[in-house]
Amino acid sequence: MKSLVLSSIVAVSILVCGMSEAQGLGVPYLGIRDVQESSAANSWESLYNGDTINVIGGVVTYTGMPPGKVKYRIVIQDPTQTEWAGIEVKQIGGTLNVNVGDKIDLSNVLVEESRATTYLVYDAGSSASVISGGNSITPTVIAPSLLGVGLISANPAAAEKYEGMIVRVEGVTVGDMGLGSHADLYTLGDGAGSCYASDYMNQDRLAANDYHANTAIGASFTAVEGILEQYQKTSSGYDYYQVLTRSSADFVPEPATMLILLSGGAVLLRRRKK
Ligand SMILES: [Ca+2]
Ligand SMILES: [Ca+2]
Repeated sequence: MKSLVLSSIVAVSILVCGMSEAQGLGVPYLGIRDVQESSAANSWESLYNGDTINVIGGVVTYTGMPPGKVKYRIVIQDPTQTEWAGIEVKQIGGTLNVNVGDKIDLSNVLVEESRATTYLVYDAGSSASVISGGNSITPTVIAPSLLGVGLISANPAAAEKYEGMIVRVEGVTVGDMGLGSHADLYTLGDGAGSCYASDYMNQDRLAANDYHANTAIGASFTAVEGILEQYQKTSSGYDYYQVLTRSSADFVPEPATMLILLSGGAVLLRRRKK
């Protein structure tokens, strides 16, 4: 009889646990990768789309209002993962006060898929805790050809695992400007292939300009870094990936460019002396 009562209690406990999971009463603790990782079979959408979850261990890689824009942006990345590691946090009725480099845990955030981008929605019912500050993220080096160019060029099979992550393209030159839905895209090519980049989130861009002062046709860089974003508006004929520079520091100048700048400075000095 005793063992029967005990097994009944166990059975009831299992049932209750099972029910709370099924009804979403227990909010799971997940890493960013758990939220982002997907496949073509799931249309590259989060398996937690529509769920309210907790997300632990994201390092803030961007926070703030881009110059001249109206949408506050926050992006976080898990430093322990090399793929599916980044995600944007969308504030709706909640205020998330964090700094770049903060490692944070988020509670009660909604997973949302909107136009091929995965978001964590931070609202009045969400909360955050800062675990530590001063953390950095090592950019993931990718070939521009992995992203490609073209108004309908998105290839999620190649690029979706880097959505929201800091990526780096190396040995690149600006080939063209004034492209894309907002005419603010430019191409970065390394000779083997090209990708799109944009400075619209760059904190060091003048609000009146579409581009950072470094961006000009023919300008070459040792590397350009930024957050990878997919821009999809298929009704208007757009679906592409773009690298979003965050500040002047995301442009790594070529040694040759530095020399030209230095010699130019010397020429100026000589002229002033005359
Ligand atoms: Ca995407
Ligand atoms: Ca995604």
